[in-house]
Amino acid sequence: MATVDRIEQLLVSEDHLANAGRLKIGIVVAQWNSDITHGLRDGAVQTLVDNNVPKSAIDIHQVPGSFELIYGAHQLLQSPNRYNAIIVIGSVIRGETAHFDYVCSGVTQGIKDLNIKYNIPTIFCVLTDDNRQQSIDRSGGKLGNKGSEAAIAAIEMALFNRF
Ligand code: DLZ
Repeated sequence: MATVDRIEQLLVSEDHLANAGRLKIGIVVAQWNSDITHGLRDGAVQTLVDNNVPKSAIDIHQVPGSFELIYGAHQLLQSPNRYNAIIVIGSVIRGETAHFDYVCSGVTQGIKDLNIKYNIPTIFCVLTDDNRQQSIDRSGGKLGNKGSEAAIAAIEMALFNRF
């Protein structure tokens, strides 16, 4: 389903709208490729707010790079703030070495492990693109904003056990 369709679907769901007002969401943002990750972050926050999550209930934390998203999310999952969902945001762009593959593999496996271990969903919003233009297109450009999709996933998963 396309991003726009999913956003419209959630916006017309009264159940989600009614319950989203009680959610607390933690966001961890990587600073590497910050021109991209800040676009994703802004898209996520805007979509959460558009769907009734209070801005005061959205906490944003920064980490250096995508690899540190695992540690950042792990800290939030154990925090007394009782988040209903965590969103991790990063942008890995392929370079000339194998570093891209190691970072992508590490962060994907790490976030997968957190989803198995903890009873709070961690939503994966890490772009893994071949070039910067692909990242621009997906972080508020011509192909939408994957941060907005992550926000919808966070609301859906946070409310997963309530219906
Ligand atoms: C080192 C590195 C490289 C080469 N590329 C990226 C990238 O494209 N996106 C990203 O989020 N982080 C990158 N990093 C940094 C690593 O994620 C990590 O911060 C460092 O290896 C320190 O652990």
